[in-house]
Amino acid sequence: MVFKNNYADYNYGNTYDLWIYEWPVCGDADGDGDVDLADVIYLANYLLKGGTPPPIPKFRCNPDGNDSVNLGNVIYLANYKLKGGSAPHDCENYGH
Ligand SMILES: [Ca+2]
Ligand SMILES: [Ca+2]
Repeated sequence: MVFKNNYADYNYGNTYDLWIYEWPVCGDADGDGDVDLADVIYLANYLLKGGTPPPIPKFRCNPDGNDSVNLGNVIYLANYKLKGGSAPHDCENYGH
């Protein structure tokens, strides 16, 4: 997720664009900033029905922390949201 703010340099009368980058949330397959059942459905649609690819970076769809984005990740997210399973992995350690 990217936020854009305008930064005004009042001393010189110039205005700059300031870009602030927020680290993607692991498990947030649809990129809306949180992890919920919509992410489970989004990822399942992508993998099974050729739905819209997840936003970059790919590791947001790798909540189990292994290297691949596959149905195991759908099951992992579903278990997390519906059955109290393990929370998504710390994706900051997986720069894929
Ligand atoms: Ca989401
Ligand atoms: Ca995975």
